[in-house]
Amino acid sequence: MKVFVSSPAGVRVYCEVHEGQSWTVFLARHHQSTQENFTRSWQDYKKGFGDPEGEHWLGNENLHTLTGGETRYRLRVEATNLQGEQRYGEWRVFRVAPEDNRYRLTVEQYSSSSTLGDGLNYHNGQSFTTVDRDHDTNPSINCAVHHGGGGWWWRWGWRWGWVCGDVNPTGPLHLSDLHQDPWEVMSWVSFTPGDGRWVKLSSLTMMVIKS
Ligand SMILES: [Ca+2]
Repeated sequence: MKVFVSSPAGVRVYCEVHEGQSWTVFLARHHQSTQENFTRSWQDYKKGFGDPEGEHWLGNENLHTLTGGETRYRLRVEATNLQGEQRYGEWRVFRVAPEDNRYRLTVEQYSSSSTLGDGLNYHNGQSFTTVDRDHDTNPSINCAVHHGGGGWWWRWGWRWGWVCGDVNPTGPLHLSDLHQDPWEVMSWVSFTPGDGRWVKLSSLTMMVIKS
């Protein structure tokens, strides 16, 4: 069930009701008549972009305001592969640091009952990177550019090949399984827990709720 609410700060957010609880969605990806452009600047990712009723990013400043205080937040991710199979994952700790700490990510305590693999552990503690603000761990490339243009908590390293992470939530949405390397489009490593392959996604929702 979809619900739209306005936060005390006047930000209109999309909430997903799951088992009677209202989760605040901060990333929504799905097929729509015109896909949202996720190749965006630091400022755009800071402020947020897109339509709360369609594909959107809530904004790093909003995410920090929401999760950066003393109240603990949990994360839920729902992902669908190109064959229409849906998986979900939950993490009991999710926090985004202030801008002067480059919106550093804390994502911990993956729930073992998840059906989606823990693609986020590798990104824990990483700073946010966009095409115009490079905070990844590779001095010679920009990981946002390397992975299709989207901003994320990119971190360079050996992950079944040299890449910048285990997930690509903000990559271009490709409904075809052809022609495109999966790490350059919206995808998730270990869609099935323990399986290290990149799996392209047809939809993805990331949302938070107070613990
Ligand atoms: Ca870099």
